Amino acid sequence: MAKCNPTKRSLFFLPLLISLLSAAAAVRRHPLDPLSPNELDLIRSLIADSLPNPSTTNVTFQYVALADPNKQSVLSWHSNPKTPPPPRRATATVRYNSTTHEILIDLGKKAIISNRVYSGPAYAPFTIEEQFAAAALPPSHPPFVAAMKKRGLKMEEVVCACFSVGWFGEKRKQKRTVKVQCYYLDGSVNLYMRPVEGVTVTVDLDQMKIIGFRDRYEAPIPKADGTDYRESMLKPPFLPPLNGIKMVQPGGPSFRVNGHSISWSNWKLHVGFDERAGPIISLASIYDMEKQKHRQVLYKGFISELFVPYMDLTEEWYYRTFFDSGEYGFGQCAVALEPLRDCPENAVFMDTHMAAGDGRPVKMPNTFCIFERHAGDIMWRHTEGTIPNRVVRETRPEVSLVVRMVAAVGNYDYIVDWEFKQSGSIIANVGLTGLLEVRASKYTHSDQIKEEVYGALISENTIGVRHDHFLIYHLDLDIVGGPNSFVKSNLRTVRPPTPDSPRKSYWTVVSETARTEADARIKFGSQAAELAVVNPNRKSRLGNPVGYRLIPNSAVGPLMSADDYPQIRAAFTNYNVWVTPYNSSEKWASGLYTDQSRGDDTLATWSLRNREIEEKDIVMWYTMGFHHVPCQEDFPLMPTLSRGFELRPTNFFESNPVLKATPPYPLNRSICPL
Ligand SMILES: *[C@@H]1O[C@H](CO)[C@@H](O)[C@H](O)[C@H]1NC(C)=O
Ligand SMILES: *[C@@H]1O[C@H](CO)[C@@H](O)[C@H](O)[C@H]1NC(C)=O
Ligand SMILES: *[C@@H]1O[C@H](CO)[C@@H](O)[C@H](O)[C@H]1NC(C)=O
Ligand SMILES: *[C@@H]1O[C@H](CO)[C@@H](O)[C@H](O)[C@H]1NC(C)=O
Ligand SMILES: [Cu+2]
Repeated sequence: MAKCNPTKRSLFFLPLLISLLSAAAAVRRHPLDPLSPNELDLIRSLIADSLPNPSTTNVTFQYVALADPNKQSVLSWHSNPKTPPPPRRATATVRYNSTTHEILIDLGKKAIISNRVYSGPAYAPFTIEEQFAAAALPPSHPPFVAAMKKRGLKMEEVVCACFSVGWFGEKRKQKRTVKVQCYYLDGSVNLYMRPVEGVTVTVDLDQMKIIGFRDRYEAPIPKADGTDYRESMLKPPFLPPLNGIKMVQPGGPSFRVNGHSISWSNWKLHVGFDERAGPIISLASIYDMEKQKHRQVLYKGFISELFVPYMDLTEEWYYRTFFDSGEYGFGQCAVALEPLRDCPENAVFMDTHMAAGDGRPVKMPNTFCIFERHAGDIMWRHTEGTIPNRVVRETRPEVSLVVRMVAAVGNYDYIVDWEFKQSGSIIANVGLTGLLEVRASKYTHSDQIKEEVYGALISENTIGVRHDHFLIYHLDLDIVGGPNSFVKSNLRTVRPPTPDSPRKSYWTVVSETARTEADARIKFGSQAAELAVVNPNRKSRLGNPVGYRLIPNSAVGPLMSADDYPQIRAAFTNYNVWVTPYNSSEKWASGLYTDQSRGDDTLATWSLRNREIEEKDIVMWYTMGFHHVPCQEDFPLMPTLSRGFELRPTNFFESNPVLKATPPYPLNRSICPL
């Protein structure tokens, strides 16, 4: 939530582009494939050529993406590849003349379809380049230099990062600005653990100049000692290494990757990429051995927004209420995955491309890794020992397919996994690691603290500030095609119907199908319920509607008051589950424009229409939250904290779909006896 770390990115150069294009010709183009480098080039040149004075107009590309092709056309193409694919279109949100333009481009016809000016109060995501440019300004600002001198800091060791400013009830449209906060390296690379507290610089991004400066107070800069996390810089003693662990697949992986399409065991899916969302899983279908065909499960799944509000009311902190997708571009913050460390030995990697601030294509190597996970888990088992001398033991190991991306949004690293199991389950998991955002403080011991410090002492002079992470997933399930309904099954405690039962209670299930959006807004924690998306027109042989259940593994909701400005902007966190009718323009739960948004274009406002959702093409939204109360183990870098949810088949198959799963080729046990 400060500035992406665009590590190891290089401009894509032409010879490579040409060889890749000819290689790509062999692969059938999927309508949901992300924009290619030559498409990005085309977009940039079409837009540049359309300007009245191309040479003197500075255009910045805030967000460039594949425009969603019409869903029906994609489905027709998918079910019959002889059907022509829908036209490929792109959407580019650009700024020139201090105005936001939303440009729609037909890539096939090489033409601009429309150029719409957005004049509302909010703004599109920052580019990486403008964040770097803004963060580089303070050292040339004399009051800032004086403030650093006053603190006895070496200017060349000061580094800065950009923070979005949020919205706090201002009625007039505000300038496009960021707050710049600075840190001190001097002997550490862990800048986030060494804030120069009390100094805030405000930068106008359009003019790219400093328009505000404040030096409110001084706090000791936390010591560099103990903040480093580089292997080469750590001093012994070390935890002794484990013995080598190898993932062996002598026959290679069991999945096939064709462009962005993946097939593995009974699954087929497509992995797209978007600057804002990161990975997009599409057209996930599973083979039903009984019916001998692939059946649709998920048309599209992605993280729509990631909201991280801090709970510190001081002047330097109150506005830190970040929207990592809508403000920073969660996909734009993807980092290259490191073989053997970020992903196991048997992983394959997938590169992506995105538009730089000037519109040119940038290659992002190793954005995704795809691998089979065999972590020693059990798919199913039973030991039958009831009959003496006739023990039956059957057990199957679990192997699953994982698609992974990591986004480093400033200080935080988010590990995004989509996992597919042969049993039909889809598991979405997020791991939080990286660095906390901390406030420098005079305190060195908890006993000294007698005031509200909005966090906990996690090292000397270092307050880990309390905050949340809320991730909202857009889950466009199409169970066996559509239309679908959302069924809420409440588990109720009831008294025995007859007084002669020795029992005083039992629980039962009361199911109701949500008719409108209001029926499907759910806060977890208050009531036990099973939630499922079903196809009411497709029944199992026993008459149960085929469906998929949502199995959340946490019940975290917002703690800010509903009238607090960040909460109004993030009102999509008010419920853990929402269901809306499919609408191609309702993708971003925080609104199309999020920076300085006012909460008038969020999932919560769309849902106020209370549309009908029964037997419709519906989208389920799931909000997963973390309330983060920092502790000393989070210093100087936090071990991964994971949370996720499962989408699990429910009467989708006629019986256990992995009864006849064949375990992986039986390699011999090569362990040496101890
Ligand atoms: C365009 O950007 C350049 C370099 O940042 C700057 O010198 C110039 O003034 C800008 N032009 C306009 C019209 O904003
Ligand atoms: C920028 O705005 C000015 C004044 O509003 C206008 O004259 C000029 O044509 C605009 N330039 C572009 C590229 O739209
Ligand atoms: C789709 O959603 C947008 C934004 O909420 C709305 O303006 C539009 O009317 C919706 N379209 C349909 C067909 O409901
Ligand atoms: C496993 O061991 C058996 C018996 O020792 C041997 O016949 C077989 O070839 C071995 N399989 C592999 C894959 O090494
Ligand atoms: Cu956190």
